[in-house]
Amino acid sequence: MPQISCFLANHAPNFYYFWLKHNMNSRRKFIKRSAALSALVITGVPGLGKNLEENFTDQAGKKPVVISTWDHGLAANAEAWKILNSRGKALDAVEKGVMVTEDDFSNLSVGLGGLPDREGIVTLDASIMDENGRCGGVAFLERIKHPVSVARMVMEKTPHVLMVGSGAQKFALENGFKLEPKKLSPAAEKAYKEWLKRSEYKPKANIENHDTIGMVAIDAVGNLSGSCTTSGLAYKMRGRVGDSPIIGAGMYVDNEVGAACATGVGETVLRICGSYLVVELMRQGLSPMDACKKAIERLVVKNLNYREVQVGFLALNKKGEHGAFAVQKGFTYALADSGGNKMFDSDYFLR
Ligand code: SD4
Repeated sequence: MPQISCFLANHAPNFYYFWLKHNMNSRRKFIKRSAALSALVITGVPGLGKNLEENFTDQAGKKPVVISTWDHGLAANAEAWKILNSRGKALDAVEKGVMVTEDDFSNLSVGLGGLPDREGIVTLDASIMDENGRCGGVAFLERIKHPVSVARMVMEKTPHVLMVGSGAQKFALENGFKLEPKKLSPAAEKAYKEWLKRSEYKPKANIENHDTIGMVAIDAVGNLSGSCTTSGLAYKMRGRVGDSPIIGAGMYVDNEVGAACATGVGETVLRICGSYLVVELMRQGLSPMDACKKAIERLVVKNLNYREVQVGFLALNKKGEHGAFAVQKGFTYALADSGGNKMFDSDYFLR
């Protein structure tokens, strides 16, 4: 007898919990079924599934949606939107979107047209992450046009998360990527020659003109993904790697909560695991905007040089709501949803 009462005392709460959960699930299913049934009555049978989904996304007004950093985000979003709008996956959207920026040889901050390191060599960093928590990154990669696609291949074809330097390049070449010529774009070459005259390294807010593209998206079925790609800080030391290829720093996705990405001086973002922090703050209930703001406030506390740097965070939550916040004035981002593809100015800390 004592064993039985002890058993009941220990397990009754569990039985009650399972009973409650089962009942709630049945209740939810019942409500869902009733809603679907009323929709069926209202919309009629032909094309029912389509109507229901469109109604759902229109009501939320937020799915699908894609946001990305800086002015070059507009062109990248346009490509991503084609995929999202035809019910494609967020993962494909964030890869194809930032590839537009990587392709633009006149861009001084992303892809092979970017400004080089101190030795005159362009080295690229990128990362990608999907709704299942799968992720991949490449760092210190030379002469490959689409580092984000190599990052995706690291994610999909290897047991690893991050590959760097000559190993990452070898992996890319073995998987069909082409070795591009070792030359700077005309604009990068001119800027580098100018820089060589003084060889001074002082990263400055926005003046760096060296702006990563980070992109986060939610697709029509509510899955989140993110990507980030950059040639890194201009005239960095050879071998320097920033936040962009580091999962949780330059970009992070948790499909239960939201996604975030970062731009700016990567060292300051690395110190606070910036994108992971933004997602965790959203998990605690903060809006994407408040999460970005809180993360910037943390960054400011943890980086004594915050007045001299620019950093911006972008975030998207599971509902498709977005937010942005930066250290300084001047951070812009692009947002595309069913209402169009537009630029916005981010709010900022230093007023
Ligand atoms: C880096 N975060 O390598 C990148 C650079 C950047 O705006 O975002 N610039 O530190």
